[in-house]
Order: sequence, then C-alpha cells, then structure tokens
Amino acid sequence: MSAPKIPSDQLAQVIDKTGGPIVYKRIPVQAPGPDEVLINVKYSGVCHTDLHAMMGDWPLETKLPLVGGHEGAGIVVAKGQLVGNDIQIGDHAGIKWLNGSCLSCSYCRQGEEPLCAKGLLSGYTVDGTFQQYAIAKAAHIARIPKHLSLESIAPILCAGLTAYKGLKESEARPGQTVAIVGAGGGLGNMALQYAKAMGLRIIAVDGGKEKGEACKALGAETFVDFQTSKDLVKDIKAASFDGLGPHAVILFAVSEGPFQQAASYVRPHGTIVCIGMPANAFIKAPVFSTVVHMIRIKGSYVGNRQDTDEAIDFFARGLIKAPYKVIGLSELQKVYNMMEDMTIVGRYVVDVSR
Ligand code: 8ID
Ligand code: ZN
Repeated sequence: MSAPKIPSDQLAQVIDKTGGPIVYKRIPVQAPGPDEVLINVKYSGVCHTDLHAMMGDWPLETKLPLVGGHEGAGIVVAKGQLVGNDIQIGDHAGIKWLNGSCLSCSYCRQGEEPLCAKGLLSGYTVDGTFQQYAIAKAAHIARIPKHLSLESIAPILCAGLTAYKGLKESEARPGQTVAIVGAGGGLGNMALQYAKAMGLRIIAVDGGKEKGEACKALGAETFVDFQTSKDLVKDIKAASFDGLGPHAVILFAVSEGPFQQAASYVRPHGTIVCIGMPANAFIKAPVFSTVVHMIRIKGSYVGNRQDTDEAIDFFARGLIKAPYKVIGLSELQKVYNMMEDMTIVGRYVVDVSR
C-alpha cells in the first residue's frame, strides 16, 4: 500500500487547564517514535474517565495541555523503524487506555501490564484519541479485523474490555448471578452483554425507566432502580432468586454509595469487584460480616493484551450489541454535560472527522 498523505496539522479537543474547558482547535500532527505507530483515528468512544481526567477528580496528575480519549479506532498511517512486519500501514487498530508499558518488569512479563509502573495512559499521561492522528506504542495497539465497523468497535476498547475483565475477575461461573451496578452507563451496558454471553444471570442496578428498559433488553433478568427503591439491599437480595444475594457485584457507578452498600447484599463467599472511580470515594464494609461471610473485595483495572483480543473476539462473533450514539468530535462538551446529568444510556462515540 502506498504511504498515505499525513497532514501537518489536525483538529483536536484540547484541555489547557484542569477543570476545562475543552477547546476544539488545530494542533500539529506528531511523528511516531521508533517503537510507535501513528493512527488516523476515525471514531472514539467517550468514557467517564475522560471527564474525570478533565475535572482532575483523581490523585494522579494529567499532562497539560491534554488531548483526552482512549477508545479510538482507526487506521495505521505511519510506523517507527523498530515496528515489525506484523503491523502494516493500512491495518485497522485501536488505541486503548494503556498506551504503552515497559514490557520488561515482572508485571509486564506476566501479562499484568496495566500494573506497570512505567505505563503510559492514553488521554491522561499522553495525548489520546480526541484528535485525528494519535500515537500509541506498537506493542499495545488493539488489532481490529478489517471487516468490523470502526464506529461500533470503538467502545469495546475500554468499556467492553474493562467490563469483560471485571466479570472474569469476579470468578462468577455460568448459571451464577451477578449484580451490575451502574448497568445503564457505558461500562454497565457492556457488562450486561458480556455477562449474558458468559452464561451469567444478571441483576441490573441503575436509575430511571429508560435505563431499566435498556438493561432488560440487553440481558438483565431484573432491574432495581436505585432512585425509587425503598430498600435497595432487600430488593437486590430478593432478585437473587434464592434470596441469598448475588454471587458477585460489579461496581461501575460514579458515586460512593454503592461502594458502601455492596457488602450488605453480596452473597456469603461472594465477590465485590470495584471498577468505577468516583472522586474522593471510599469503600466501606462491616468487618464482622465480611469475615464470617468470607467476602472478597477487589479492584479491577482495564485488561491486558490477551483480554483485549478476547473482548474483541466476543464482539466479532456478534455477541456484543451494546447501544451507542454518534456525535461530532466538535460536540464533545455536550457528551460531558449529559454524563454529569446521568442521562446517557450506553455510550457516545465521537466521529473524529467533524
Ligand atoms: O479500569 C477501570 N477500573 C475503569 C475503566 C474505565 C472506566 C474504570 N472506569 C470508570 C470510569 O472512570 C467511571 O468512574 O468506571 C466508571 C463508569 O464509567 P462509564 O460507564 O463510562 O460511566 P457512565 O456511562 O457515566 O455510567 C455510570 C452509571 O452509573 C450510574 C449512572 O446512572 C450511570 O448510568 N449510577 C450512579 I452515577 N450512581 C448510581 C447508583 N447509586 C448508579 N447506578 C446505580 N446506583
Ligand atoms: Zn475508559
């Protein structure tokens, strides 16, 4: 394939200072380093993490100025000298949250690269996918088969991957029940589809009629509305069929309450998996019942390269059909406003060309 023409500048959404605003403007296109690729991003999902990054919600500084975004799907247009022949110009590829890692520490060697102390984070410590040309370490790009739609695969690159990994980390087995908290949002919707494909029974927890209907359409057997339930703990336990509570609880909500409630309804010997990261939040559980019920509480953080391929494979086999809406990159702030108002059902994907 002849080398595509790469412009010297491009449109991007740029954060100049923590707290925002984002500014839609022209910035230079960067050249990839020796072990990197340059990807012409076509579509990028918008994750709540992008909003946390802009607002400075977490005890980890971002680069500034910053181009956010870490669910980018596009086409490889340039590669550094050290990149092998297994990546060709014209290949379809994804940029995910983990933009790169050292590949030689004990975590990287064991397939736990998200734990690498030298990890680079797309749209956080390095520029991400809310621009037309984005860079990633070649070893970490997601390989996207060419017959798959770049628009619909974009949300798999973080929401799908993270939800799938969280379900694996829960160790819930086919036939067992998981409570998915924050099920109406981007990660939650994906978790519903992966859980269904993995043979799990699902209790979805979120707020509002629209999210309730969406959750049921995506595979939830029961929907518990946290905004109207008078006794959430009782309702979730009752929804677990034998009344003992779900075998696993996966927490995607961007509020602290669920992180302090889950231990009250998870089943004895059950597992609580924390994935959502609300600002300044703490997990709380009574020591006595955590001990005598042998409860496990753990975190789960994106996924490794193998998890990425597996998550894409579920999608490629037609098992993952979480809803998304497309909007121009120029309208990113509107997505953030809806996210803050909790009115997004599923995911927004930005079309980076407009
Ligand atoms: O690797 C990771 N751990 C990882 C990866 C990607 C994203 C973690 N995250 C984090 C994000 O940074 C964010 O904190 O997961 C969280 C969820 O991301 P998202 O799915 O992109 O957010 P969303 O689309 O806004 O969905 C959040 C849902 O939570 C519901 C909301 O109604 C919304 O549907 N929710 C809230 I806020 N409070 C709730 C409550 N008390 C609740 N649902 C149930 N009970
Ligand atoms: Zn994300």
